[in-house]
Amino acid sequence: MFAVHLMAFYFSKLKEDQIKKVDRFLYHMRLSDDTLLDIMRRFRAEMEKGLAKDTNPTAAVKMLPTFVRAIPDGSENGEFLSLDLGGSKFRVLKVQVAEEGKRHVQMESQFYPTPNEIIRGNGTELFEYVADCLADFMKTKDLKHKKLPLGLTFSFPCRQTKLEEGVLLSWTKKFKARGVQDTDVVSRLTKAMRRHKDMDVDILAVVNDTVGTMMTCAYDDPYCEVGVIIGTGTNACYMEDMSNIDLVEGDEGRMCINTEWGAFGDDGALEDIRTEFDRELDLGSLNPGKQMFEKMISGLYLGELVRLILLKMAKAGLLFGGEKSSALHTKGKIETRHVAAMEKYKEGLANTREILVDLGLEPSEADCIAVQHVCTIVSFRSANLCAAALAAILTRLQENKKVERLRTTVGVDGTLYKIHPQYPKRLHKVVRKLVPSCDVRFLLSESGSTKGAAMVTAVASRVQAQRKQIDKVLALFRLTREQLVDVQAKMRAELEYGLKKKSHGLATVRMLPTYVCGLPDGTEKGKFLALDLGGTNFRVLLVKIRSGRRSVRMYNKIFAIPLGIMQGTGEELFDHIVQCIADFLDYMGLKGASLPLGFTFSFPCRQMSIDKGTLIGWTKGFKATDCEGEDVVDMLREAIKRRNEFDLDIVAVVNDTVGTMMTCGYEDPNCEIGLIAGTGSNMCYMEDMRNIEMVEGDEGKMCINTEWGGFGDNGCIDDIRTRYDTEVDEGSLNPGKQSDRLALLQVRTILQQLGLDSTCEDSIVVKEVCGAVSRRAAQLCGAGLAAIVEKRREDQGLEHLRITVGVDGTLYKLHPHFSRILQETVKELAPRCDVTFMLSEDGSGKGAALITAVAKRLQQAQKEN
Ligand code: 0WK
Ligand code: 0WK
Ligand code: BGC
Repeated sequence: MFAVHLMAFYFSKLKEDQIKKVDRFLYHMRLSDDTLLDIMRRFRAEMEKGLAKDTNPTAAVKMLPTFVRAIPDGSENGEFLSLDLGGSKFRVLKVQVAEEGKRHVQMESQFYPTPNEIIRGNGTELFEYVADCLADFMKTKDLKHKKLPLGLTFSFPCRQTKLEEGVLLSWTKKFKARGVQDTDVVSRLTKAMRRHKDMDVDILAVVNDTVGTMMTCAYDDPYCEVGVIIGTGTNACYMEDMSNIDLVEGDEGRMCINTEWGAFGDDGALEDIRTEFDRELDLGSLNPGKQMFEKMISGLYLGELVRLILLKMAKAGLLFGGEKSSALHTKGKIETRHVAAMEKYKEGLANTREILVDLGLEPSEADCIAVQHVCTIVSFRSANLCAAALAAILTRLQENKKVERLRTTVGVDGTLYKIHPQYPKRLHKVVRKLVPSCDVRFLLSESGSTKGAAMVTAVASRVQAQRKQIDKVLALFRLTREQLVDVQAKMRAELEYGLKKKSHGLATVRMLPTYVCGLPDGTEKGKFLALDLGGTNFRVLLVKIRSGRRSVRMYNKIFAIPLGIMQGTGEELFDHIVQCIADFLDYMGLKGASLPLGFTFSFPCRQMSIDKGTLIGWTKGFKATDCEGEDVVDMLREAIKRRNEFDLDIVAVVNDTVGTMMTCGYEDPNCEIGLIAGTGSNMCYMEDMRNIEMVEGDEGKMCINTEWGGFGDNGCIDDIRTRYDTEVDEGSLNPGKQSDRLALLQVRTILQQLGLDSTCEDSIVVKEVCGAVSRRAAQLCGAGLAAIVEKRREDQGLEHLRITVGVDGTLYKLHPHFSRILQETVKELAPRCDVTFMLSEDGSGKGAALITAVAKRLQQAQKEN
């Protein structure tokens, strides 16, 4: 018994000494917690650099967008081919995702060798070899007759602008085929596959193995948003917020970023922790100066690092009594599987002896202990470095989500992680130490990254199918130049048609005389009340005009028009309007005032004079009874009488387009057109009296309210109307009327038709649909306007017309692109007209007051004559 204890003491002392000896020799390889935290910070800085547009080109860690925008949601299904190239093994697979709706994946696979002459030979031959293996697999599995989508897992740094394209930035690990760098590996492989005439395969996606691994694990655990490979090479990916990815358009949702952390330190950022062994290994590698981080971590290099250390220690007489074998001098003689074997808990030491003997050495017990510890230090450093970079990614996710505690899952794969007995435990432990506020689950990918690649392909084919459907629908909203020119011509014809006495009554573009015959000339003065009804808001205004240009002061109050009033009785509506006037006069301390009033009434009214307006038909959600066919000025007067509280002189009723033109005309005398693009849409313009056959007289001009909303009610633009327009029309309050309404209702209807519920992808589609609908709206508006300005140019016999359009309406004001597209369309279709668009800051109420002032001035002048 004493002997056993003596032996045990002797052995532990021996062990201790050897460990100390190795610790001293490899002092630089032992990284303290502070150093790891520092590396974590450095890696975070590298991530920011890679994500930012201006620093990405010089960034070592490239942070490559993968165009994988979502993890599997269980709706993926179908049969796919999958290739897994770049890891230690090359595999071809057939993947069946979700049969009969069951969330289940079935895989059949075949490994194929990757001989050096192929992976370090000519690039074209490499892809032809891959295509041949695929062909062989399909033959074996009797798939040649099938058209199948393929997902390619290609485990090298590739720049992507879309899912089905990957431009190789540089080879890593054991690969170095010529002529592939900077080329798209998808088109290279597609070209090679085309040699097999009986093969009909489309590559729908190319993914990095980290991405495939994340997707594979996310299929089982929706928390998985990080993928890590610790194998021949090493790398990680994670789901980043689109708003942080400068290199890709759009801010909505997330996208998976392939960090390519293997290159961390390629710009010298890790020189302080790299050792002489790292430098020696790098010089002897296939890609010196590249993949510095990877060369301190991954399986392809770990064994070699150990060999270089053992060789140096032997040369220093610290091992094997200074003996060296030719095997110990031979590069690659010690592999990661050896390191893993030597670190096995129980049989580690025995394995070490066996391996050293196989290397032609005669190791002592002490040597074995020392060598085993060398392995531990090297693999521990690997796990520590991995943990530091992974911790940096986790803190980033935590910040993106703005959460106190992050709950997440990391999908992992790779031989080193799988076969090394201590590696997973060490990695998990250090990660949890570095990021204590993260609850991290590590999920080993059982079925490799190809299952994930098939998921990405399934999503890609689903998105592709949807894309086709969406394109088909949105194509209906894309108007060609020819179609716009046609709309312009048809609008022009309708304008002319509406001005003709004999056809005026039948015209769908009603061309309503407004009895506004002149723009204000600056002599207007006085206090006026104005009402502004028909847009988004009902406003009551007090407008003070002082003679001499641009001196107008306005006070206004916005009142709501409840739906019940909008669609109640006419009496209720006008009583409500008068109630608002009373509240306003009260609010302004003008109780019992007697003021001239201008009434902006934004609905089609037939006028026989400036102060008469018969409502032709309600639009825009209004449907009050007993109004259509009635004079709205009379109805207002009766309501004021009913209230019997104040006396107002309703001098003018004007359409909001006319009010808008006047408001802008007060600033710019060139403004002879008023345009509304808001809840509804309409346009008015100053027409030569000689062209207005419905009104006596040929001198001067009069403003015509076109009511172009009715354009197409006679079916003249049915060729561009879509079934969505019809559906909206049928669902509207006035079916068959106002067919080219610019409402966004179509967007919602289309979405329902497409059966989309709101995912990130959907929001992108939503945006696209909105874009298509509003673009068409702006173009149609532009075509209509081009028709009017061209008419004005021709009417005046001008080579070139300069004119201003006064504009108002929430759509024009708020929509990000509407005004630009409208202006571009007018420029395109009416190149001989120089059109200035002037946004009406004060609304049409001011215009109505100015018209009232002009009418009062003219009345005054008539009285004096
Ligand atoms: C298995 C995955 C493959 C990946 C490999 C990495 O299916 O995509 O490249 O793991 O590990 P390695 O084989 O390099 O050890
Ligand atoms: C503001 C004008 C008003 C007009 C409205 C149209 O003052 O007369 O009806 O613009 O825009 P909407 O409010 O319908 O978007
Ligand atoms: C490649 C990565 C790959 C990793 C793991 C690295 O050498 O650059 O793209 O993900 O190895 O296979």
